[in-house]
Amino acid sequence: MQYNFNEIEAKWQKYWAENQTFRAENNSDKKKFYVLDMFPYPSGAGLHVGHPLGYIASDIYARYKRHQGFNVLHPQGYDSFGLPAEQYAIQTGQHPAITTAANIKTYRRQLDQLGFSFDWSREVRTSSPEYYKWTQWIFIQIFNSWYNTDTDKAEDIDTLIAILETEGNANVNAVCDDDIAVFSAEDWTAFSEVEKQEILLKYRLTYLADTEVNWCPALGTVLANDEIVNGVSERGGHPVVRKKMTQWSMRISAYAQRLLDGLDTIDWPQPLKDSQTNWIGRSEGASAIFNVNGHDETIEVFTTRPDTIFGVSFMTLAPEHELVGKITTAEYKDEVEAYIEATAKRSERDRMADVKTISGAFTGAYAEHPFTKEPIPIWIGDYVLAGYGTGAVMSVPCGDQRDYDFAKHFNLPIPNIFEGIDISEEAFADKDKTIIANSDFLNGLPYKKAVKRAIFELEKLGQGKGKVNYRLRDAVFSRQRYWGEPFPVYYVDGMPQMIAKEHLPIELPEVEKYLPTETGEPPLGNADVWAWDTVANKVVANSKIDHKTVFPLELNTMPGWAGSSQYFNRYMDPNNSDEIFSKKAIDYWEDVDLYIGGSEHATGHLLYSRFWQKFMFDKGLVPKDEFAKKLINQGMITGTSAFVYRAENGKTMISKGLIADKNVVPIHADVSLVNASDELDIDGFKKWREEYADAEFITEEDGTFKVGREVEKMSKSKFNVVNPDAICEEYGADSLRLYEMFLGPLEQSKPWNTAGITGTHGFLKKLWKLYAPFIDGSQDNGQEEPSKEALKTLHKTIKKVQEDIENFSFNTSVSTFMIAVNELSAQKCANKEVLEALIILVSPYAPHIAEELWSKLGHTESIATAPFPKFEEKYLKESSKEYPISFNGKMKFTMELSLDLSKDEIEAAVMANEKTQQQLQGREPKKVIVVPGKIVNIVG
Ligand code: ANZ
Repeated sequence: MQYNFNEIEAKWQKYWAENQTFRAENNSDKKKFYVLDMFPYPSGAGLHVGHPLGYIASDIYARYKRHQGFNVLHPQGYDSFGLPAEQYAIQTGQHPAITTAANIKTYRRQLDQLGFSFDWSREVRTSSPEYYKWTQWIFIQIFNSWYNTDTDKAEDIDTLIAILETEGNANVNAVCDDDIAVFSAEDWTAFSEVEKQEILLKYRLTYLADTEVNWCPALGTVLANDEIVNGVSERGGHPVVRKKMTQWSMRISAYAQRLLDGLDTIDWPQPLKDSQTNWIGRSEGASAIFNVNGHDETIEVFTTRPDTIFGVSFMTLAPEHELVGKITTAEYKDEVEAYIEATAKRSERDRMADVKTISGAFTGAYAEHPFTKEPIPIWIGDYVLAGYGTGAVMSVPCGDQRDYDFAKHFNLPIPNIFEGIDISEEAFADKDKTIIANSDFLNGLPYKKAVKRAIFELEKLGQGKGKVNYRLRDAVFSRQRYWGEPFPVYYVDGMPQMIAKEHLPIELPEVEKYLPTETGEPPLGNADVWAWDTVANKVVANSKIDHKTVFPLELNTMPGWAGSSQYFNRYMDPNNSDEIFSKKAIDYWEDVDLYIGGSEHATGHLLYSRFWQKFMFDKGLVPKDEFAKKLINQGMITGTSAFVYRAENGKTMISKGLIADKNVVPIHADVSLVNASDELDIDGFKKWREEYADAEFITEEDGTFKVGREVEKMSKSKFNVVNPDAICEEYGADSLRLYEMFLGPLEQSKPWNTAGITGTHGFLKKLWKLYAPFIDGSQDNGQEEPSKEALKTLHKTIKKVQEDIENFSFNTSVSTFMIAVNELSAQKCANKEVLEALIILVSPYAPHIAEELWSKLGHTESIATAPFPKFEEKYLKESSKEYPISFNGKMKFTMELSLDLSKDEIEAAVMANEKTQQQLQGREPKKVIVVPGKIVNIVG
């Protein structure tokens, strides 16, 4: 019988679905193991062969753990809110829910076809109301919490209110806004309800504030820092500007230190930890306070080098700094305003990255040096970022490069406090040695001591203190989009109110248009039925808004990362409609044991999820404060893009061999239009790119048109994608799974080459043939006892495959299987025991063929939970040795003897041998020398 993979794969996929083979139980005596994939955004293009790489690896691991007897949770779902569906809706009027559902269908078909062992009964979709009900619920929990620095955790807002009621806020240590006035318990009681709400907002872990945001006019929305690449939007490459808007923010900064510390407790890739560490950006230094001459104002700066304070020759404020308007003198007003307007157009990334253009303006105002009392000019400059530190710096041109460049540019004094001191990089690297010489109290001190002393002196003056600063900013949580989670929030007197849990979810309203409204409001501003009735407790028509019992609802929606920040916990109990998950479920599953996904989420999803998890932990909702013990980033699969070269300024296309000295522009051609010899299907290309339908093609002498090739990330936009559907059809999912693993180490990036798949496909055919006696039913094959060689092959394979899986070295397992099948075929092995064990080893990698052969071996149950074969060392050991038997040093014959024999037993066996007696011819040997495992020499 032939290896009919199409039929076999369809058969087992159906079997698994019907029998719910991979359903994980929340009640189990078995030990749990949770294997998670980053769930996909269901895009219109479907999966290409690069997407399943991580899913195949995690599936192998999940299946392996089932064979090991674990109760394995291996869920899958969809991160189904997002911009592409919304943009498609804007263009076509098609509701995003419809496109999303259609895309999910394609994804599901493609995932099923690859034979993944997902527990589909736990599927989640972030865009479904049953799911986002809990995203809204978490938002409410965060709103109702504050961060108590004394207990170092999030607490219920009621505990804060209790303190404010009894003693005011003087002794409250919280991570909160920094503009909160000190008030007493009496003040608090006397505040109006709105005033109280305003104050509490400054403490809440999610709050409304006027924030500087990255506004993308083309997309009509705010973007997070990680959604901007090189100053433009990651999606679409549109310009991004800074703008002040009232936005929801999440106080992730409260968790900065814990997010850093937690990295030491999890097994995640070092590069990923490094990028989170840099993103959080902890700096130790000091805050120093400078009085502003002629004003009742002070400027607080953050500096990592308080020891250089005697080198300050000017101060620089960020153009957005709130003091700028107050201190700028009439004389400089026009210049300052013009400058502020010009910089508003530059995104923060540009400002940080740009080292060449120096720009700034003088405010006309002066600050007073804390120690010398000298006047220091106050400038504004956009190299100082509004959102970092205090948005103001003390500028030390002899210590800081940007300050130096600024001083040079504007001809400001550059006092040298390092006169006669070695300030080379090497000298500075040795922090204990560099001597600072610039004042009475710092003279002669090594660097570290000088920093401490400067802080001490500032404190003595009451003008500074030691400070740790983090680069991590609070995360803006509002998006001006339609296709996202609505906030469970309505407004009374401008103050946000939460809707009670029992009325959730608040479902997305219908709108006519998915664009912002004409007055610039977010798309939900187009909805007619978008008001909250506090009596009927439901969403009602806007026309009913009376600000007495019916109030307007929030118009923003939540960002892309909201839905993915707790999905891993929701999978534990996804169909629970009363709670986000039951206590029993979370206590059993606890956390993710293995998480596999892309490294591009390092400072987005993976940081936000850790933040929410820590919050949930503080609230006693989850038992672990890190959600994933181990994480692996799968490498990227690259494609071989094809390029057609177009002559500059024209429509003439030039074959690769002829472009040498010409000015050409490379244009991507779809790889399906190119054959194995890099020749382009010209007609196909003309049809594919309409704008080149009438282009001229200059071919090589032999009449062919050659394209250039280059390895790039596999992506639809580069027209180099390979679709897994066609491969499954031609070679089967098992061949594809094996091949994706065979390509190379999981974590490395590697090029795709479809031609190579014949290798793993050929292997599966050989494997199939090895089971022939069982496939054709003639099971009586006379091999009841496994041969020694077969056992040796089997056990060395068990050992290697087990080690490989545990080290996530899946590529090396594939070659181990190939060797094993070659050896067993050569041995003509047809022993059931050996072949059963072998097919269990193969089953995590190639599950369909494994199920089929398992059933051919006579099993009626799925192979999925068959125990993983046990490796036994003894089969690898040689059990006997062919001893050379020598007489007076000359080898005469050999004897096969067990390696278990003692020296005496060996001697006795040799002496008893007929051939020995022949050699001795009745003589008594003088000596018999036995070296066990090596030789026997008879002397005499
Ligand atoms: C004086 C000084 C002297 C500084 C010197 C450096 C060297 P990190 O390590 O990144 O935390 N700074 C502070 N706030 C800033 C802002 N909002 N925008 C731009 N720069 C800012 O660096 C902290 C240092 O960066 C601070 O120490 C400050 O310059 C500058 F020889 O103060 B320093």
